[in-house]
Amino acid sequence: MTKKIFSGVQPSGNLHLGNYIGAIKNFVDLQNQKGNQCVYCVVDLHAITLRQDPKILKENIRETTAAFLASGIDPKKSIIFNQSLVPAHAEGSWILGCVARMGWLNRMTQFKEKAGKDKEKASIGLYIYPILMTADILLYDATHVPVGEDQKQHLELSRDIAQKFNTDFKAPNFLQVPEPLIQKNFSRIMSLKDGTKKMSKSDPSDQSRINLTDTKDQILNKIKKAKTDESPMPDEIGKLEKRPEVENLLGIYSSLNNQNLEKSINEFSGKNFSSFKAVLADLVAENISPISQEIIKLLQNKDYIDKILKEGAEKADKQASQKINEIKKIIGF
Ligand code: AQP
Repeated sequence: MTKKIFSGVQPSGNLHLGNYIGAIKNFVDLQNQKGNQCVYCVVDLHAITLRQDPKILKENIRETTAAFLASGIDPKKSIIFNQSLVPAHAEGSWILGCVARMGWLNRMTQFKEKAGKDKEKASIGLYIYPILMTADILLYDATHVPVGEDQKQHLELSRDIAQKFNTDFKAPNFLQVPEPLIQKNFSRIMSLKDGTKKMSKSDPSDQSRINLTDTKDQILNKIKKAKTDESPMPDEIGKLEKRPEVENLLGIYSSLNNQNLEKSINEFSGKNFSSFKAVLADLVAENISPISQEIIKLLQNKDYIDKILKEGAEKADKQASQKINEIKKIIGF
């Protein structure tokens, strides 16, 4: 079956191993499966839901694009573009915002986490972020959306909005109801300093994450210093309970090796943490260092990156503007 794939990454700096394992690695696998049509977006409209320095934002858009290319996303096979170049995203977001219900948005945990205690001061953009995400997906009739586990709730909202639109406007099956595609083995990568918090671009501590631009030495050093605990390496899955840091490190190992957690536990049971960390650090460096070197190389040619984005945006705009015109017709504009 042909899958229509859409997904995005925010150009908010510090792309990390969680973004790679939870999203980008999957983007590449999907692109390389026969018949799939993939659209991968640098979601700059999403990034401005939190304050961005304009000069740095521009560089981050290029860096995120370079990370896509360096990880293996091929502009000849997939559409790569940045969201703000295609006006239908903002238009679609407004229209779908009039279909979505406040009660649905109020349940979104990411807003609660990002807005923190002072939610009265959060931007309205941050609150309606999942509606823009819905427009992104529905404009391309995406059947499947590869995301990290943290985005599952937003995807469920997108499904509800698509279904409500189709029912309200008596347009059965007009908006495609998308399915999430979440990595099987381990899909939520946690901070290296606190296994209860997700690895995140905005964590003030650089030691909490492996950046896609880290050098081999930085990677080895960060894994060496990653938090663990006093108990020995577990010999069964039940022994990971209340040991989030150890579970996270074994999860990273499992994901990068495309194997389940049980297999990784069996490999290291009875061994000490330092030998496990040494193997893990080499594995992470083996996966990330070629990407980081390629990102550095690509960023030396900004014109090339801008050209990829512009050409991608032209292709994306063709699809998105056709869909938004159909939406406008249906709602009576
Ligand atoms: N820790 C993670 N583990 C697995 N997947 C993750 N993703 C993000 N963090 C993890 C996945 O990466 C994709 C792109 O994410 P995003 O850039 O849109 O923003 P985010 O989810 O808000 O990610 P961050 O890195 O945590 O950024 P900040 O710090 O700005 O909030 C998504 O598919 C996401 O699931």
